[in-house]
Amino acid sequence: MIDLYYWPTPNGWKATIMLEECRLDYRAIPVDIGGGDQFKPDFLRISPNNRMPAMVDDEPLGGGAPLAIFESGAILEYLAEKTGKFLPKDVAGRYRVLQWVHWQMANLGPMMGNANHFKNYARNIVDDPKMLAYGEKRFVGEVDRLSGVMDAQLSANEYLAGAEYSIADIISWPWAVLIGRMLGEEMWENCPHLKRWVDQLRARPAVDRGFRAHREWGQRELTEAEEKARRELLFNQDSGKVRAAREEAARAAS
Ligand SMILES: N[C@@H](CCC(=O)N[C@@H](CS)C(=O)NCC(=O)O)C(=O)O
Repeated sequence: MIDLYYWPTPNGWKATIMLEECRLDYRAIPVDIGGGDQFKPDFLRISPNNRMPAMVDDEPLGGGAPLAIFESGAILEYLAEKTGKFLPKDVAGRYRVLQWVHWQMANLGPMMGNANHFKNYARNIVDDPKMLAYGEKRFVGEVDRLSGVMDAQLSANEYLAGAEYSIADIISWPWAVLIGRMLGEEMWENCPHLKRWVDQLRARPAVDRGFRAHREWGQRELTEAEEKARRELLFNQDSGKVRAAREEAARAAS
């Protein structure tokens, strides 16, 4: 059985979609990132970067002790290797896919996360309008650029890494489907190939199941005080917070 440490967000959906596509049995364990579960000692042992998703496979590929993995890119690569699905075995095909997996991990995900921060959260934290405007311009601009990169790639290929559906698509779709919300829905007119691919994947039953997995966990209305505490927790993390979590984990272990 696979335990998936999960919260319904784009990075979480990458893992649920992959598990659904591979038809693997899994148990989703909630990591309420607004409530601080990502700093709990048991979770940090699996995911030292205090981020979800993370997973533990108690019947790992190659046998042996349960295998814990954090970072969605590594999780998808492992599941592809374990099932023999969505990652070609030949060297050229494999790297055609992996370069887009790394592209997503280093570009689309972080830029959309930062753009979302400046567009929707930063105004509650800083009041310097110049800083807000620059942050938004920089990161929303990058998301716009990246939408062009995907559109160009998909104008010549059915899927991101070529003719076959792969983990490059699975890892990129959960962020790409939200691009319209960030840039304005009219952006799709400039990106018809990206739109075609987003809709094509949305129609896959496994994508639908993964995208909707435990949606209800993230839907509770927060009070103003809870919302403030959530912002404080998510947007105020430094090495002191990591050290405190490590000390708590050491105390819990002793
Ligand atoms: N590069 C990581 C990013 C994971 C990530 O940022 N997860 C967010 C939720 S979407 C999280 O756990 N945030 C907790 C926090 O900010 O403390 C991955 O792809 O797995």
